[in-house]
Amino acid sequence: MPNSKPDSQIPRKPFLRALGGERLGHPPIWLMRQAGRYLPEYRAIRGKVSGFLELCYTPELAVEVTLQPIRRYGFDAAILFSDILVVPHALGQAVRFEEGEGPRLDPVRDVAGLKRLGMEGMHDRLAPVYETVRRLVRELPDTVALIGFAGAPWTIATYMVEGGSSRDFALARGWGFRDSQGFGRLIDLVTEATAAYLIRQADAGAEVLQLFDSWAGVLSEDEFRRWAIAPAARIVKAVKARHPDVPIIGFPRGAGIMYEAYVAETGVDAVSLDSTVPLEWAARALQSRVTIQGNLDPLVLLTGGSVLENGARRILDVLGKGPLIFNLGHGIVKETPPEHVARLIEIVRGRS
Ligand code: 1CP
Repeated sequence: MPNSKPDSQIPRKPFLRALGGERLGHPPIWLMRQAGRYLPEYRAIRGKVSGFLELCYTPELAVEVTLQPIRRYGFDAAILFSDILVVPHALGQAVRFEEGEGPRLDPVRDVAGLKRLGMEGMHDRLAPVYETVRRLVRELPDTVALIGFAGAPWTIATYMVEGGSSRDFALARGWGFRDSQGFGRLIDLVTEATAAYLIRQADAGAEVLQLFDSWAGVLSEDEFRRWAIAPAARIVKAVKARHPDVPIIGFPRGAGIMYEAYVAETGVDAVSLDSTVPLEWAARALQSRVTIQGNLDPLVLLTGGSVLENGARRILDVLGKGPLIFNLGHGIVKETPPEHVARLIEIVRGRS
């Protein structure tokens, strides 16, 4: 008789078990930016659309590129194909991706600029993303978990204020120092929008959510508490109120010892570590509280060979004693040979 097992006997997906705090025989694995330009099949699809946002907003194509790394490698989780900058776009800001130059936004630098943005119509603009999630739920193999995601408010605000990528984040940080109330209103808007966006992704079937704070590492302690920890805590609280069983992974990249306060104060279920975090410290200070995700250096994966073998094994040795999701410390580099990814999966799954 199919489906006669009570729910409690159906084996849960390894990725969800690790997030629930279990230590598995070998840790589940996925890689940040696992869909992307290092894969020839991604480049083929990317070549068919004129703009990157068009790819994010076309469910058929977004589903296809999400599934490409799952088919090729059998990762334990798929991450929705989209970008963190769909949120400012949905709030009414002009966002473009220029070939080889990264994102360009019409910058918002004061409260007057902020008044032109808002949440009305936001979910209509994001509807294709929710549709992509619904289709992925139907198409993914039943051992593979689906991750939804958003940028954290500080990281999103850097792009909104700077108008693109930045080296020093002087405009965003400067606004925070000069007029913390005004900048706080921008952070509040993005916080509220992000919580609503993540709730809709979970409504559509995302089983896990990740919050990417890629530029958290440039903040001083006071700024980190105000612009990284506090907004993440509000988002976790709002999402948990609607979806108490959807685990949330926080990624305050570059936070250093502030990872400890982030874990203690935001309520995340797991924390994604960048490659600078010392493994023994993470095992002691963080892994007793939450599941760890990470943290192989993307350049080690690019290098391959014994550098890759040793780097991966050290993470397995030190962090494999507790709940672990194997991942990189940041997104995969586009020059990475696809065979190195295949080899990494063999190492992590214990095949020599
Ligand atoms: O034309 C292309 O192919 C553009 C390359 C690309 C891709 C593949 C961009 C532009 N975004 C993405 C997809 C993407 N972005 C995903 C889903 C794919 C997956 O992980 O498999 C995710 C989760 C993101 C998240 C994202 N976008 C972050 C946070 C994670 C991180 O890497 O720090 C950030 C900061 C962005 C902004 C962004 N998107 C794209 C670019 C070139 C940038 C700027 C990066 C920078 O400022 O350095």
